[in-house]
Amino acid sequence: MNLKTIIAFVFSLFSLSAIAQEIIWSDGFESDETEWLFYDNDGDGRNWIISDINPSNGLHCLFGGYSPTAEDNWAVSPAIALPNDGNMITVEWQVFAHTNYVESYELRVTCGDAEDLEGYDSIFSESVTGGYFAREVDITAYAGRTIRIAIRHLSHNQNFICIDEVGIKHHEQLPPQPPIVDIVAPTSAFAGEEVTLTAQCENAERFHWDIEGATPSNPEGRTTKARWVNEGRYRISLTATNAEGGTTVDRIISIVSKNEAREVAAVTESPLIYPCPAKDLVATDLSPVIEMSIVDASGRTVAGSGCNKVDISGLPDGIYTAKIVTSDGIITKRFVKTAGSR
Ligand SMILES: [Ca+2]
Ligand SMILES: [Ca+2]
Repeated sequence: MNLKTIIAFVFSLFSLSAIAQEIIWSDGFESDETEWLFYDNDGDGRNWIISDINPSNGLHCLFGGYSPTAEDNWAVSPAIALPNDGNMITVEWQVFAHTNYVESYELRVTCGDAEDLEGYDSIFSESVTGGYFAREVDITAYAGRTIRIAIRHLSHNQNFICIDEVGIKHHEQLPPQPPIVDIVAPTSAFAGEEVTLTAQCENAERFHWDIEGATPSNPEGRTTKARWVNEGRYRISLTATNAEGGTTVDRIISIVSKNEAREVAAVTESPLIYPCPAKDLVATDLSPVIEMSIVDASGRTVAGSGCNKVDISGLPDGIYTAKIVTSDGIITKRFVKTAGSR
């Protein structure tokens, strides 16, 4: 398995379901008294050291290098007890090599004596060049064991290599949850107008739409369409289900007559939207207002209220449309929101 395959394998496991990650052991080589053990297996008197040359984080890292001969130097971590609960465990680290040189190293794991260098399993090796890189490898095979991790420097270009931020991570698979669901739908529409309703949900297997006053075009779909013939306020109900249960959410849609809206538009020269530009609140003089909603440039309803003013303080600056529903119809009016206005 080459490096790309290993990393792809690790991340494909992450994406299966919700995962809580917990660091169960880590070392950034910042302590005055390191618990790592060092073995100069080639016997040339040169070995890994804790150095202030080029850490990825903090002031120190594990540093190996500048040797005229090929190295075989081992830095061995303290003993670390791994949990055994069926969840994935990984080891991660940062590695650096100079842009103009290639350095080689291996990661090895032992469940035995630190000094028995023959007793380690090789779990990862690479030749590295050109900066710092983050690495992560699955070591779930050692779950429930007490292990030591060895970083073995096999010098290649007789340059240097740095290792920092070595950690062991436990990836706890969270128990499955019933769906978390929301309905994306307009708050108002004309009688006879086709309206698109969409379920916003990531963990559902099935959907069911229950719509008052209209028949959904696709009652079991993630997206459905509906058309209301008569004016009024109607309940839209969506149930999303997975193996863990079902979640139902409701929305109310106001349906008004298009003819009446045209008449209102004709008699009302322009609905007064103030202030312009708006900052925290936008309001209208139209009265009485059943509902006022604010629609952004992409057509999404981003704010609303059941009266003649809407709080827009949380919205980014931009051009919005106020959609005002009165008993006489729907009026729309564009306005500008800027943080500098009052
Ligand atoms: Ca460090
Ligand atoms: Ca050596």
